[in-house]
Amino acid sequence: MLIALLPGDGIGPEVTEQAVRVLDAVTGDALSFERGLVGGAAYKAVGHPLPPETLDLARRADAILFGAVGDPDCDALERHLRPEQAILGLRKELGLFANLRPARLFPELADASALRPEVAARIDLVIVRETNGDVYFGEKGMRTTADGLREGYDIMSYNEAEVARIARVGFETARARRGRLCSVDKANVLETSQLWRDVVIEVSRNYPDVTLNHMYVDNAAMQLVRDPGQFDVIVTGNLFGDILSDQASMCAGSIGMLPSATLNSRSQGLYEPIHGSAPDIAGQGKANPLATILSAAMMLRYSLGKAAEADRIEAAVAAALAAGARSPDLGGRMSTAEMGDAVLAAL
Ligand code: GGG
Repeated sequence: MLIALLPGDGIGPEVTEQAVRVLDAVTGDALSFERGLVGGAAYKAVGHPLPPETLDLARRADAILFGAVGDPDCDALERHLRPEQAILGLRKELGLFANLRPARLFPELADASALRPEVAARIDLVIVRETNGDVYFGEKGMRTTADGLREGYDIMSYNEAEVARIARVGFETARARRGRLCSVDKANVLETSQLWRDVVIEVSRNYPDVTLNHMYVDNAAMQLVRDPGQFDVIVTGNLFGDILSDQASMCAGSIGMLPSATLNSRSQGLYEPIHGSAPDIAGQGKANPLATILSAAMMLRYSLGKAAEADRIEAAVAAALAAGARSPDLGGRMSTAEMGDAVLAAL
């Protein structure tokens, strides 16, 4: 099975290296990795954040293991050349519209959560974030108003087919878990959110076994901190999902702990930690690789039909944490490679 390995920028190469060590240990020689350039690293090497060779590799692969993109050296570039365009381009070109972001607290990390331990203990949820639409892909630009002021704009739009297909993923995910779906929008203000709510209600008629509720995004942000245990599955748009999942990560201990899978309708997937490239600690061996290792486990489960191997990796991460493995984001001193060693030792 071919894996497109796209380490990207900053801490991306360090954390993906540990994930590959773990994958090699559990799959033997079943996976072959082919590396591609992406993000700022690709721009610096060949002048584009998502070169055609990388896109071709991603199309051919059974799955994509992605690190992170983002590079302060590229801050002054035109938007279409910035590193972040690589991940947006991959999602769009491959139709990767359903981003699953599980957030749960490993019991050993109760002290690392931003929440009181008894509240944090209850967090076990999945955020289903739409990743092919919203302000990320609407018309955008800069213009000058009649008063001579610079004005930036990003059009937010969703059509009903886009909402219906992500709603179905939300309902299916909830059906396979505790049967509760919370749809997050801003329907008291936004037209897109009004359509979103109407379509989610229409789709819900096919899922009478799933309990649906609706929440405005501002309330959802507050409720995630007040009582995260009330959530099973959250389905929401691109922008709201991006923000809420970073918030959920700190409830679950650290942004260095949250994996993600972004799937298309062919169950080809892109797997990446939800964190970015963290240029401030890049190359120092301080990054926590567990989010990427857990993303690799999701890859085995969702795209490669290797659920038993995925279970082994997740159990090894839990055992490594129980044995005291802690990178600096978790209040410890272990390096990126030592965290990888701890997972390998626990396999
Ligand atoms: N591994 C996640 C990552 O690299 N994030 C950087 C980023 O710009 N992401 C944009 C997004 O997730 O929409």
